[in-house]
Amino acid sequence: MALKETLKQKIEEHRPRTTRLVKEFGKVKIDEVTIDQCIGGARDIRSLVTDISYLDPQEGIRFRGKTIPETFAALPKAPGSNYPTVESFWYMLLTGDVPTEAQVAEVVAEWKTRQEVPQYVFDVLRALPRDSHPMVMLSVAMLTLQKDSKFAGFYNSGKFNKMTAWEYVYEDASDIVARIPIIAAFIYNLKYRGDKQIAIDPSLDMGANFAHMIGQKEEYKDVARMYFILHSDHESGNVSAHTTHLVHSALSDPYYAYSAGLNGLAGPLHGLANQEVLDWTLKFQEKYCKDVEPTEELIKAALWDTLNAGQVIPGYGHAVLRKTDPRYTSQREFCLNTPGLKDYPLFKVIAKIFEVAPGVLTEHGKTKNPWPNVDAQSGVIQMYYGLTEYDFYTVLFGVGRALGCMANITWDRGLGYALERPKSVTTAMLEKWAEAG
Ligand code: CMX
Repeated sequence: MALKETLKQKIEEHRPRTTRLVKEFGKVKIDEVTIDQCIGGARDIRSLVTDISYLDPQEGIRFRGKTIPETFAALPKAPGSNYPTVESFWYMLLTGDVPTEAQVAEVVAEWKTRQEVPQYVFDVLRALPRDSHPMVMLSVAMLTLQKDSKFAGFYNSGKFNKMTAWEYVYEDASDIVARIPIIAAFIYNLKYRGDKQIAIDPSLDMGANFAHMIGQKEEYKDVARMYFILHSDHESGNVSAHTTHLVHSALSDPYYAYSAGLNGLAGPLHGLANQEVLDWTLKFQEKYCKDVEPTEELIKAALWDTLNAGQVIPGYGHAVLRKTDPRYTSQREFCLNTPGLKDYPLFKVIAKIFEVAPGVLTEHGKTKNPWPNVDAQSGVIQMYYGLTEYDFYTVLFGVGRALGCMANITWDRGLGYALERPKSVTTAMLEKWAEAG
């Protein structure tokens, strides 16, 4: 059965569960809200539902119930590779099932039919100031594509129907995940390679084709596959996923929604942290270890300099996680298993920071989680393969994050999730409740 048909069946089977929960158990309490949560970014409040992924504070992410190693082990592998294709992962995110080789081949073929990016997108990107941040370019590209949104077309057709609306989200979502790597490669070549563009290779899967389109070598194909899968989803409350969900809840189409999500991903406390990690580490390397190995003392001193200047250590801490991020571990293992990369001086610095930073952050005493997150490890791999323009790294994150955000809003529509509209209160109200205890 084709992916969309399988998804249709899954959504129809799932709907009665959601309906029953609301009708029969709608008033059952699952959480309560405190003043510090209200002021402190709604941390830990249970108020979103998703079955695409779940983040346990100790264990880290599970995609459709599978840990990262389980995910990589379960999915069919790309030809000649130890890593799965991004397309097979998309199938699993959407349906919860591990696809067969034949089902993966169908998705790969389907994406080929969707990946042609209209010329007007490239024209708009070329018209932007060349020193625009690449995340601005990616976000603008999403908005430029909006005029052909199939969901918006359906909404405006006069035949809008809540039961079938998800099918149009699926169409836009599939177009977005198929096209976003092509757009990202175009932005990369436009900004850093003098607009020397490389044509799509129709024989390649998504990750491999991205590597090809940015002029990368063979080994980078697995880096791209791994990177996009690892960055895809981190349950629903993070800024990019939540923003996409929120904007789509107003029935804004997937292009509006994901452009907004990307704008959130571009923040230094979220996706931009991987750029910041590289910036911090390269400056440290330049200042202290040009000709010497990084020592514990040097790293400690540099970390304290940053903390004493009132800045955060990029790549460390997390709003939910309380242990080392398994996405960090997975990329670290990739480094340790890749000859050349494990002896790469920058990797040695990153590895040494991992030994030192948790202790320093614990002594500093502020962060609830002194352990590294995904962003602490991702940039060094890109640098090793010659992708040195680190302001581009959040774009890579954005390509991967599209998978999770698009799978989520397809299901949001499938299950008819409501317009999101939490209630706000005033400071005076909080003070009154505080006094009343
Ligand atoms: N360095 C220094 N201080 C840190 C810190 C870090 N890495 N992480 C948290 N803190 C501080 C916070 O700034 C906060 O200080 P104040 O009380 O003065 O405001 C305090 O510790 C408590 O914060 P927390 O509850 O532990 O963390 P939050 O949920 O508020 O924030 C995060 C989470 C990720 C924004 C924060 O850890 C941080 O700024 N980390 C560095 C940036 C980063 O790596 N972001 C990427 C996250 C992953 C992603 O989304 O891509």
